[in-house]
Amino acid sequence: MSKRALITGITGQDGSYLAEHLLAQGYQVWGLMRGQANPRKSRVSRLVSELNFVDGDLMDQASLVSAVDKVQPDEIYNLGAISFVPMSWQQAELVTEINGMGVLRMLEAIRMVSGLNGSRSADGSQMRFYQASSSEMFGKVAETPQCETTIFRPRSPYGVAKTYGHFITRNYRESFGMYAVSGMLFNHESPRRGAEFVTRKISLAVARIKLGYQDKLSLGNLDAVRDWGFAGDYVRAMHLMLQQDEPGDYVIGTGEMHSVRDAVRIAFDHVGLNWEDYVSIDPSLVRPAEVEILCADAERARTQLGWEPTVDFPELMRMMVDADLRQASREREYGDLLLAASW
Ligand code: NDP
Ligand code: GDR
Repeated sequence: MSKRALITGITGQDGSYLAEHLLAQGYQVWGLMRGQANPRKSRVSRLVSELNFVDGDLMDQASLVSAVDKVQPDEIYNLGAISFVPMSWQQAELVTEINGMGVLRMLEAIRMVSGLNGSRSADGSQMRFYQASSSEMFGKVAETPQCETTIFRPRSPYGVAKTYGHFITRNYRESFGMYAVSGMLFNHESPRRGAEFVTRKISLAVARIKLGYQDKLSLGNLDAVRDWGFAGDYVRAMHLMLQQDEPGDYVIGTGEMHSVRDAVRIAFDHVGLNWEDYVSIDPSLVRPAEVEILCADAERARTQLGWEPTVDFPELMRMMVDADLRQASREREYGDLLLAASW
């Protein structure tokens, strides 16, 4: 019998890559779908065939119980969240509800459906739970690079909510013996990244400037430093974490640091343009409290999971620019509709 996986956040960047990866491993994959006519459903269905859908919302406990009961998954990947950090200053309560309390609701749904410790059969086999934790929890970093024991000093309501989700996952593991783990993932990108995130904002703008229908690119803090990797590599780590004999939390990242300025330079260089001719600073895009620098020490994942990234940062930026050049050419042909539905 093939294993069954339930993914929340199926319509997001990571959801689609994870679904593809699990289907290739022979899983039956279910995606939790919220809303009465979510326009992103047809997009992910086009991209990943063989998906099954079940209704539910991380804001609604009963819907999660019903989804887990219907799917009876072996593995649950909780990727659903409001993931754009600036939005968490605008709608802090909503972000806390979904990104923080939503994790508790998923853990409770598992307990309600399969018993206190997540066991559901006589042989004691358990539903395994993955929580999408984030390097944003490290915030104003206490040390560089950051590893599993680095203390958290989150700088945004998003980071604070993710920190709650991280600790409640660990607490349910320790309190109830649940197989529940957190992946502390650093920034990961791809051509499927939302257009509001900085790498995709840059790759889209570079493509449109190259093709002659955008003049400039406004950015915030060019000095921010991140450890950026490829999303396709990171979903492999999520799956590996749930295949271990013992549940545990892992940092996932490349260990390489680049600034936003580096990202801009690599992207413009790739199409033969000088970034300084096009980029301006918009102070309104600078965050109320910035995370200045992040860099992963993923040694534990390398040694215990055997996980390695395969795409370096310049390669990733060039991959995204190339994809957006194709995208922007189609946009020119068919109008704005395609740009909105960016993949
Ligand atoms: P996206 O923003 O691309 O996707 C977010 C997903 O969450 C969407 O499918 C969205 O679905 C869903 N969602 C939002 N609200 C709810 C809700 N109330 N109930 C159920 N689902 C909901 O994020 P990514 O794919 O990039 O990230 C996946 C996860 O990993 C997120 O939790 C993010 O915070 C975390 N993370 C991401 C990193 C990255 O660099 N990408 C790094 C570290 C952590 P809908 O279509 O309904 O809006
Ligand atoms: P981040 O990603 O906040 O790290 O969260 P984002 O790409 O939004 O920002 C990265 C850095 O770039 C700086 N920046 C800008 N960012 C955006 N979006 N737009 C700009 O114009 C701009 N100019 C400079 C930011 O200030 C920041 O320092 C991502 C999300 O996927 C989270 O869900 C996830 O948890 C973390 O990565 C790890």
